[in-house]
Amino acid sequence: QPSTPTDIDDRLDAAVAAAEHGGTVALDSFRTSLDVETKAEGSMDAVTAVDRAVQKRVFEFIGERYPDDAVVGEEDDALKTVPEEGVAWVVDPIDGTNNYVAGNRVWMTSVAVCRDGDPVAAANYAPATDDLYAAGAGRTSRNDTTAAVSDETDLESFLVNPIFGVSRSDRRELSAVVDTVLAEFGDLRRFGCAQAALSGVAAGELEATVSTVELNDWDTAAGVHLVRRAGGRATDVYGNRWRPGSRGLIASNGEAHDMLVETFDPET
Ligand code: 2AM
Ligand code: CA
Ligand code: CA
Ligand code: CA
Repeated sequence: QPSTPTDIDDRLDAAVAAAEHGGTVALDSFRTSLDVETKAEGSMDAVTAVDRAVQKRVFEFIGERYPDDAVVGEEDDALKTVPEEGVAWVVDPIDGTNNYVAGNRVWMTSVAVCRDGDPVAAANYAPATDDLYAAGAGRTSRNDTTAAVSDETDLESFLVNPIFGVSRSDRRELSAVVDTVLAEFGDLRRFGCAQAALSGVAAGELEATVSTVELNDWDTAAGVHLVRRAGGRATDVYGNRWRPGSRGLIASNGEAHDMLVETFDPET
């Protein structure tokens, strides 16, 4: 059980190494011809052999160092939810597979460490731009510098990045969020990579991310920790502190967070 800051930093170093290692494996096949499958007939939810190979390598890397820790991951038959107790690693081998497949640069290998369900260390590595976002018990870093959320307070200047999948129902909800963002906020970004959106909030590249649908913990856990350690806030759509399994996600620089929640709360 990592409980002291040293234990967490030890896991952080391994999370960074795992994300960099996995990301480098994926980079080897970036912009090559790939066999793309979809997870359901006719859907846009793509997966490649690279997604699976990267997760396998990252799991091996973690297993060699921390054989007693649980591992959660998107691909194959890995554990899909973060256990309430103990240490769990949460891995998205490629977040932004549709970008990866299309040759767009916005995709990340994401590794988070949770203790008793709370993220305590996180590493998001974007191999195509060689950007690393990391946070343990201390501050968030982007590459060699400390990262902090933006100090923008004016909602009309906020850049907001919605995080949604590509199913019909996700698109309907996204459409409503897009209308609201364009009507009430500064401008819209849609990266197609949840962890890049969250990393961006942590580093002050944008002000907020919003999702009103159920995301998986590998889409969110690392980024939530980065945002918190960078001085921002992360809640569910109702404004409750985000936890694995939470419904929806609103992460922001913390300025006007309650206003954001009020704007996107599905019950109001
Ligand atoms: P993925 O690339 O790992 O699948 C935009 O699609 C973002 O939402 C990506 O971060 C993507 O992660 C994530 N996402 C979550 N649910 C999704 C779904 N059902 N289909 C596609 N992407 C999904
Ligand atoms: Ca996927
Ligand atoms: Ca993902
Ligand atoms: Ca993925």
